[in-house]
Amino acid sequence: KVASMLVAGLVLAACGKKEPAPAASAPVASAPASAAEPAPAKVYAVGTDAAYAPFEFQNEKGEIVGFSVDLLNAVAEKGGFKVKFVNTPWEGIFNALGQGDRDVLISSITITDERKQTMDFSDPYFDANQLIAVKENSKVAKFDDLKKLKVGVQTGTTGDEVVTKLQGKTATTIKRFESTPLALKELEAGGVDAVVADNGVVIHYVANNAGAKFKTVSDTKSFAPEQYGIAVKKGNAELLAQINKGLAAVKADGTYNAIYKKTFGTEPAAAAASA
Ligand code: LYS
Repeated sequence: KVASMLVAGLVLAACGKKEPAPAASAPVASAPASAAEPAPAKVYAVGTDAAYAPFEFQNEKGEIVGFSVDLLNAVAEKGGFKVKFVNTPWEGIFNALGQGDRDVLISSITITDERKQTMDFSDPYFDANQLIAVKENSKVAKFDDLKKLKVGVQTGTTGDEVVTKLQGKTATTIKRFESTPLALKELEAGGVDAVVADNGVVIHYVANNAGAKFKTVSDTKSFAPEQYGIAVKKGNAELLAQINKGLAAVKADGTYNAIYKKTFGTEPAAAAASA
């Protein structure tokens, strides 16, 4: 960590950013960079919608933290590149990548055939599935029970997709929110009868909001397995290769498992780490 901070400092200095002037007695620090030195590594801008605990969220200090942040930092170290996380709203996140405002996206993004048309994905790094959240006293027992109910989803997510498929494109009973926590807040307030979203986030929310009196309903028959991937701009093969190299390394050396355990408190199921 100290080493990477040092390198970051060197990168800043080499870019000509105004760092505090070194003490006069530190001649080495003020030596001019020679042409023989390797060019400083580019710092890639990483877009993430930090409203998705425990994967990506802001801590009390406003820093972007979580499983995805720990993972990509480790991947970058092994892959030989540098990253800087930028909070990016979900609704604009794919455009930000397409327009080059972000170089990488890590935001619990499910790899789908449709998305593969407009961006390239790393190897999968996390297994997920949709999960239903309802109030404790709800009679909902399976996905089909939501056919005529008011359901909250996060706009443009795979949760939105499955509910739209169930209820139809013109259904007025689908309430779309810009984040999953907002949809869950609406469930608590009674504005929707259920929320359909990624299992990890729903489970985390339910566990940390006992006062909301939610329960989860799983329906493995109705929901296809999903996998999260790290996205780069279509055709950015060089960066994608670095990411996949780093990902393979953190899976192989136990770093992935350690980050998983730090986040979820348990070892990953065999499939999650080897996916
Ligand atoms: N994994 C889901 C998807 O890709 C939800 C992602 C939401 C991230 N905030 O659509």
